[in-house]
Amino acid sequence: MRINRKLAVLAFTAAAVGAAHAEDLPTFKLEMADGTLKPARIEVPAGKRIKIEVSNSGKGAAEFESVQLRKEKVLAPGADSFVVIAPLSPGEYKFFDDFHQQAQGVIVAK
Ligand SMILES: [Cu+2]
Repeated sequence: MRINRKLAVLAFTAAAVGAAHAEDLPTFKLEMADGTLKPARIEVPAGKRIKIEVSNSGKGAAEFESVQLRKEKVLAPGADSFVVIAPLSPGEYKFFDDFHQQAQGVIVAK
């Protein structure tokens, strides 16, 4: 998304952190850092809601984005957040760091 919108989302995300309730879902971790994704491939169960806990350990902002999954999450440096993804059909779903578009990953639902 566009940069001015990202800044608005950053502010909103900071405000929403305290209100977010953790849900008991199959959970996977993704660490983003200045254009790296760890791991770049995340295997998840198909047909179940899942949670991806995203952290940004880089010096600059990061944005978890997936066009296929229609998810975007902007993370300030040092921020942690999460995205909940609706049950997926088996297959591969690309994601990337919208601030470092060479950083390409894939969620594999099996
Ligand atoms: Cu974006």
